[in-house]
Amino acid sequence: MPKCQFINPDDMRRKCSIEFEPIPVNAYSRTVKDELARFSPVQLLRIQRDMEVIRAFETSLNEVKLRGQYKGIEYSHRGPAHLSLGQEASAVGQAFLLGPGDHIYGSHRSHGEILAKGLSAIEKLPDDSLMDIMRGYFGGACLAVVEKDARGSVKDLAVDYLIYGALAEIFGREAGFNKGMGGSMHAFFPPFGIFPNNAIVGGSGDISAGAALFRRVHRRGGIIIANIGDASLGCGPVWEGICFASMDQFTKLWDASHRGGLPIIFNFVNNFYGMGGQPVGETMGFEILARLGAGVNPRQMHAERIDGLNPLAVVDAVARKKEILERGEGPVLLDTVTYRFSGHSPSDASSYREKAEVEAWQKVDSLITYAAALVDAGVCAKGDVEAIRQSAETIVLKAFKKAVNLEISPRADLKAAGSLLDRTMFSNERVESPLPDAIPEVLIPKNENPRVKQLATKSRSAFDASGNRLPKGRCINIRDAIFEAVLDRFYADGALIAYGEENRDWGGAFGVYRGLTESLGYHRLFNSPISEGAIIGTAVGYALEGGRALVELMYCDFLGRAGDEVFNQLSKWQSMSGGLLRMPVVVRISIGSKYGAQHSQDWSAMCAHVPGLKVVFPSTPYDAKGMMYSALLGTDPVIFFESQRTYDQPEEFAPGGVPAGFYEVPLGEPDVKKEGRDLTILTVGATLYRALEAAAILNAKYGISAEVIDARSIVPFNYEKVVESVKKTRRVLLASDACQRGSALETFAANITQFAFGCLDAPPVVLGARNWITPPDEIEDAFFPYPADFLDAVHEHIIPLDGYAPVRPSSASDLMKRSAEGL
Ligand SMILES: Cc1ncc(C[n+]2csc(CCOP(=O)(O)OP(=O)(O)O)c2C)c(N)n1
Ligand SMILES: [Mg+2]
Repeated sequence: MPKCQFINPDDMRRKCSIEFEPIPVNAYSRTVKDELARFSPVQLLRIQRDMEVIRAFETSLNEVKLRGQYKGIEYSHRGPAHLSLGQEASAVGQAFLLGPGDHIYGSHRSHGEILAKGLSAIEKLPDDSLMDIMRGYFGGACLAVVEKDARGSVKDLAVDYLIYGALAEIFGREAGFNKGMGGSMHAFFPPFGIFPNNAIVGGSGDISAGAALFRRVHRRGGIIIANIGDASLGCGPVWEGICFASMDQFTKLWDASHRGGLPIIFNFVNNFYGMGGQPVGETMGFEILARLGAGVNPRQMHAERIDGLNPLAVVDAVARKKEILERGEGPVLLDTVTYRFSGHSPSDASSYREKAEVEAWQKVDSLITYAAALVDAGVCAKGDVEAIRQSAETIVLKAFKKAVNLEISPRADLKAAGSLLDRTMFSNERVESPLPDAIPEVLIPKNENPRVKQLATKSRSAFDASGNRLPKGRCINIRDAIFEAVLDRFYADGALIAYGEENRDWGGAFGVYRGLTESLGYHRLFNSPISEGAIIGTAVGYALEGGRALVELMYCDFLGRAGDEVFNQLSKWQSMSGGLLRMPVVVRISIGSKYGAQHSQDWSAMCAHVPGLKVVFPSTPYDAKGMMYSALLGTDPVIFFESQRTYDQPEEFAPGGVPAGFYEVPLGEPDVKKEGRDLTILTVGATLYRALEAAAILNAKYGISAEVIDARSIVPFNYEKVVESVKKTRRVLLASDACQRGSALETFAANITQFAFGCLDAPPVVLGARNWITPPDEIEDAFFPYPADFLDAVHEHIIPLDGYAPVRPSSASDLMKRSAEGL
């Protein structure tokens, strides 16, 4: 396995030019008659059937949104309906040859893709598998509704099931595919290979690259298709996903058994519009979308434009691209031309386009042109097509009647304690490996790892046997402790992979991973592109497919680049799936220090604000190691904050120091680091050590005994110990390095007030960083809370300290004045 590429200056400086190959545009030219050599008449008719089902399904929704009724059945649908009327052939052609193990990820306009993929899977799955799926999925709740008036064969039943499950989901019913928690734009059904559809347009771009990564890492067959709208091609996640999937290392550095490009088609469903904007001629500059494959890699992503109005052209393209992916030459880009007849949503009056244009495309409507071609080729008679259409409408109407009926299809009761959302915000499971059969592939025995050997010579405590403090360099510190837990899990969990910027030979920007490279091949530990969005987004996709990922953002400030992936994707899919999915992803985020405004921000509160994320911030080696174990054994997304101030910190609190072996520190449990009587100080993160200094001064100079509690976690958070402490001390000061306004401390303070109001002698006081940008290191003591600020806060707001003169203005009126100025 090569370690890296040798960059030869002679090669890099040689004069030459880059040549591009022609990109095929609408090259398919076979007729239905020609295709009779490849496909049976039954198969060719099935394409028409599937398109008719989608047309009837979307028509029912269009009618309901526009007229409040479908075929005389009244219904008011409050949610969205982004319809794909006109786009049927592109969806059906794509799904036609895919197996259930090929997965599609899509966007807000995905009803057609869901139905096409589902109908294709039903065709391919044996009856007993279909029954097992329907019986097993959420305890058979959806099956129970459709089975009552089952018609004909198991496949007929499965078609009813698919249509009802999708419609019930769109109408927010508990028997829907995602218990009504996803709705129209997010509906999906994994057993048929239909994976999350994303209302954040382009959101599937990097998630699906992560799904393809899973296939490569675990040598699984099958392909991934990312369905993305043409107007979303400019989105960050799409580009980051494309670049991630095109990394050279897959073909140049990964070992032979894992080598090969990612098996993914980035399929652009090109209907020539965003909501109203036109990518061609207005919001983009590519002219022909397929062009954009050209510069991505020397293979130009095998890009081509295909006629998505001809289902057979799409079938043909997907078959050819699948072969390319199976040869390990992915990723692939398809520009699938189509057109939506309906508005962006039914309420859209199409003011941005001409009626004549819509009519011109309606003249080449696939349902008409393909049907005519079938008749022309002698596959069927005109009447057969009409019968197919009527049958599709009948099936949809039957499902529609059930889905709108509240007695047959009730909604989840979210008001009761222990409701569906109470149960699904977190899965809270403890799983050794999400892939119990995956062998943890390592390069050397653990005890031969050079860092393991080096750590064996270090003290596991900050103190020697006589209680004397040892030099820091001789002790296990936080970065060592995290390394130990991570390494251990790599030897135990074959599903686990880790990546991020400079994660391999560099050892992670702050050396936490130093030594991991020696134990792990590229497929388990690799450098990612500088693509914070894709780092998180691909981890989401990797986890959705069944893996467990440990990913890293170098500085908390870079979280902004991964905002959507952390706040909308990582956090939401467990509950949007109705509790079906698990999201075992641990995101290590280092909070910087000394590097000023864009490298030293503590955004722990921002993450804590987002439902669906566990947020922890250990500050001692013992806690960091034990909490990393817990995080890596869980099934929920964990944002694991680390402070660069404390990476060198040895263990001062745990008797016996940091255990060499396995132990868990539960997430959500604060820990008393120093007992006291008169004041509780609750800290988050590295502020702990400044709080302890302040506590020592308070004791020595003012006789105040402070109890110091390290929150360790922000979400979840068990208040019991804190409330118990406050009941004893009757006062509480809360401190962290996050800007005070809107911080987690404010939430803690409000809750403590509520939970222990009767016991308080003073209001809980919050001491955060100033509501400023972080100034450079040399002057940052004016920004972060230092011991003097603790004393100021105690003196001004909790207990006046005899003879104390505040270091800076922090009285109530000072704080009010600052607030009025937005500071
Ligand atoms: C990140 C994000 N930005 C904007 C929107 C609002 N929005 C919804 S659909 C849409 C147009 C998307 O166009 P395209 O990707 O071509 O898909 P199409 O609607 O044509 O299927 C926009 C701007 C969104 N949902 N997500
Ligand atoms: Mg579009």
